[in-house]
Amino acid sequence: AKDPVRVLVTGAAGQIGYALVPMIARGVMLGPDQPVILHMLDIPPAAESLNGVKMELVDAAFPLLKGVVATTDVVEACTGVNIAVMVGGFPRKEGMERKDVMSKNVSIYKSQASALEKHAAANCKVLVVANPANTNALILKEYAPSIPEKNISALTRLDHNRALGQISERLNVQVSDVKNVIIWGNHSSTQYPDVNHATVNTPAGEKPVRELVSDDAWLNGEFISTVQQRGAAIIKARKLSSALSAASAACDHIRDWVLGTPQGTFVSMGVYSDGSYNVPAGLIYSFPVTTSNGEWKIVQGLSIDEFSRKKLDLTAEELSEEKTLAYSCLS
Ligand code: NAX
Repeated sequence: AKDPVRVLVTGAAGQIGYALVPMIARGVMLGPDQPVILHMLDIPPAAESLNGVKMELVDAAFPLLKGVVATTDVVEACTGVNIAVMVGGFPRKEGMERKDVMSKNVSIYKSQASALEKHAAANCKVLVVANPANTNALILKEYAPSIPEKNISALTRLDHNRALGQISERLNVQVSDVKNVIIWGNHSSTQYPDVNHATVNTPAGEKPVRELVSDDAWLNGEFISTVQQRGAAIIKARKLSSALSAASAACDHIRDWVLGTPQGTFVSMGVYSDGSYNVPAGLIYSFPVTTSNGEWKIVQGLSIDEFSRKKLDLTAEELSEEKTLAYSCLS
């Protein structure tokens, strides 16, 4: 039998946490033969609720779940973890300035970065979900200098999956037959969902999405805005933000990172930019990546037309501004 993998979920008493921890305990994230030990962190006001989640995990009698650590102590939470999914953060409340929210999250990510750096297992992989996800990941990278930048990522897989879903609905095909959409940039409304390299598996072979959806106006307009605004649409409908889809995307992100992407398939991950596609180096930016042996690689050589170029640059500008704002909060 395999040794258990320790998976940290911060903000585990929250909405996404509640959807995510049972998925992890069922093997959705790391596979049906991989035992796990869950580490759950939240803040003291949520301690009782966190304990309730722990009770339910016990009650679910998950065969793969070999232990649960539920704590409000950051050091205890981070100790020995192999994977860290950072869902906890400070939400923007009505009337709050962007800078105030940023400064709260900067201080959270700064201290959790130090705890991870000192106490996590060697080669721990980190996924930041909490918003502003890309910039929180950048702060974490900054304050955990001994964690290699290749081990720090931000979640844009939900946006990626939303794009797959929209194409599948439009063409009335199985979502599993659609692949290679790309989310470029920030997990925000400036993200660019790009179908220029996406394909659909049909009985007649693999066909470009651009060929099957002949309506360019839809692909260049409504498709993009629907994906960009999907989070807001969920809030409007549910009066709560996306949770099950976010949890599922976090599992997809880690599963592909650890177990590898299928041949010929790429996925979107927020990763540290090396200047590929003329995206400024030093931002956490969502790129198309393939993964193998636990490492991601940015897909190179995709053609970028003028329409796309503008959109890649626009979302990079927003990330540069967020970076400046975040650094101005560090004192
Ligand atoms: P909730 O407010 O339900 O849960 C957040 C939890 O984090 C709470 O239990 C809170 O007590 C805890 N928390 C706050 N500060 C903490 C700290 N310093 N350490 C540990 N825990 C802390 O929010 P939820 O709906 O679960 O969303 C969580 C985060 O995910 C939010 O920042 C949200 O904006 C972000 N999202 C990111 C997405 C993405 O694709 N990257 C999509 C979904 C989601 O909107």
